[in-house]
Amino acid sequence: MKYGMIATWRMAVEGITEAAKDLNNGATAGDAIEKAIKMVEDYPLYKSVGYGGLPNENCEVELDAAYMDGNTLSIGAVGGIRDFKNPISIARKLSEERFNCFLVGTGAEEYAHKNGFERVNMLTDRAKQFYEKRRKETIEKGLSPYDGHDTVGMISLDTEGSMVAATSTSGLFMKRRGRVGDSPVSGSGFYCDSEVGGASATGLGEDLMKGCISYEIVRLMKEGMTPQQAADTAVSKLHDELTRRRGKSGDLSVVCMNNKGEFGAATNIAGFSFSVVRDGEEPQVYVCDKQENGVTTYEPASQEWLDAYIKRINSPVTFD
Ligand code: SD4
Repeated sequence: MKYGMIATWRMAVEGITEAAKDLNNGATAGDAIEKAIKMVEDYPLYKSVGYGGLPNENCEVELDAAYMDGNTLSIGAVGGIRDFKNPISIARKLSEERFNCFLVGTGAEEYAHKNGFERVNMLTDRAKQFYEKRRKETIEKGLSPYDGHDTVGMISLDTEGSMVAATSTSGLFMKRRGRVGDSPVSGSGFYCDSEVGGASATGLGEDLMKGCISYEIVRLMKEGMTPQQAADTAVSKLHDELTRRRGKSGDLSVVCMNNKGEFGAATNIAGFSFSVVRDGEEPQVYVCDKQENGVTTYEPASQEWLDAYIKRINSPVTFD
């Protein structure tokens, strides 16, 4: 396998499709992943990442992102950053810093401003409508404000064998101001080592962090497991531990790829989708079933599923 990319959710497929063309022309894993994630961040209808991301309980969009170079193990990350267009690019820039490479809040914003990153109001009218709708439902029906949210997490492998992992998210919808999830936290939302492979997670950050799940997957691959075995083992162990000790586990979904381009995915929820592209293969979206007896099964998304997805993300926000 010469190159490959894997990412959480269907929303990443356009980005990895474009970035794979660059990988095919010799682009680095870092340039490819930044391009692919920027495409997700910039698309206003993806309501969990970048522009159009869903706000916190004060109706402010606070974004988390991270970038990890699997050759040098350099990490850059931002937490709770407001009003900057591409958090992934800021995280990548921070990965060049020896010190102060993980910045949050106003410190992250000052850094981004000083380094010439573009300031943009990231709250869209549509995201505001979702906020109003959810606030109403939460008050009237007692729903959890946190249900239903996606993060983009990605791994890329280039023709030189270099690997990068990256994430970008608006975190949990209606989160507390200042809340930072797993996505910018090394070992939890992402981890990458070009000598082994990379992993990334999506789901309930508070629970994903309890198992440092991305690091665990890379560690298991290093011990000799296939990516699929490593993903399934890490998810089932954490799910079982949390259930045993706390009575329940939040959503845990992961993707991973090793440095041969072999990939794996695992989840404890039904309907987790992920996107993969590898050289010589067409980009593909897969949809998973909930893991059973420690095994996750998935199959290529049907045309019907893909059409329903497009319809859903384009449909107007309605209030009952
Ligand atoms: C977080 N893991 O901030 C993110 C949210 C997410 O699917 O991925 N939801 O906790």
